[in-house]
Amino acid sequence: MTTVLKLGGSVITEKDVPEKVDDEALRMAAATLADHEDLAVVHGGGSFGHHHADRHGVTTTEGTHDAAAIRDIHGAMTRLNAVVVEALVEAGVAALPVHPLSVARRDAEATLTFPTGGVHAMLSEGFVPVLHGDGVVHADRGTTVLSGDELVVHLAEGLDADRVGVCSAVEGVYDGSGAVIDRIDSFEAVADTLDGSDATDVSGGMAGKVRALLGLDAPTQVFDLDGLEAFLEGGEPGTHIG
Ligand code: IP8
Repeated sequence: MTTVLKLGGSVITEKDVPEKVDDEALRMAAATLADHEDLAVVHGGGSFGHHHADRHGVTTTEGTHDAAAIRDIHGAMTRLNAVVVEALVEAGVAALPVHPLSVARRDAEATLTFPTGGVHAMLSEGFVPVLHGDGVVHADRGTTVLSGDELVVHLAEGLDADRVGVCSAVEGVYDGSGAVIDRIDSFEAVADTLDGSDATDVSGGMAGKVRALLGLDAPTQVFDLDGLEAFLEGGEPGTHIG
């Protein structure tokens, strides 16, 4: 029973303050993950990757051939990844880092190739792979941003995951009146009410998240940190996508 879990950057970092981890939220998330098996974790960029990507004008579609800019973005993400892995290890989780820039690529049509064999092998051996949004080498564009959400979708398909969870800063996807939508099965139905996130987010905020997740076969939930335990116990907190 493989689960792919995204820990949103806005959950584990203070998104408006460059490179600031939300230690308490990360500690809580890590403690909640302990004792759950067959789990692949992907974390977002929060105030680490997005801040640097924005500074260099790099997005999921706008690339750069400036290697120093790519090292800035990737370096920030690997710093955050090391902090996340450390927090998980302290909670007793057999976490191992996986850095997508080294193995992923996009072709000229922006189709992502990410070999999931290594992640699958880690899961089979009882480890918890911890991946992250990153830069990705992109044909003819240098390097663009690979969002954690896109990675979640790709991993879920590659691993044939049974469940997907996206732990975000909000308790689910809100409708126009601020109520949590129970279920979303098409982007058009919610397009008008999804207006992106407040802080710097080069991957498209909640709208980008919903759009990416709608392509999945596996049952997918969007919830906040308070819903994480319920999700890991098999419940359906927040919003069901798909
Ligand atoms: O926070 C973006 O990942 P996301 C990662 O999941 C970078 O969109 C490098 C900005």
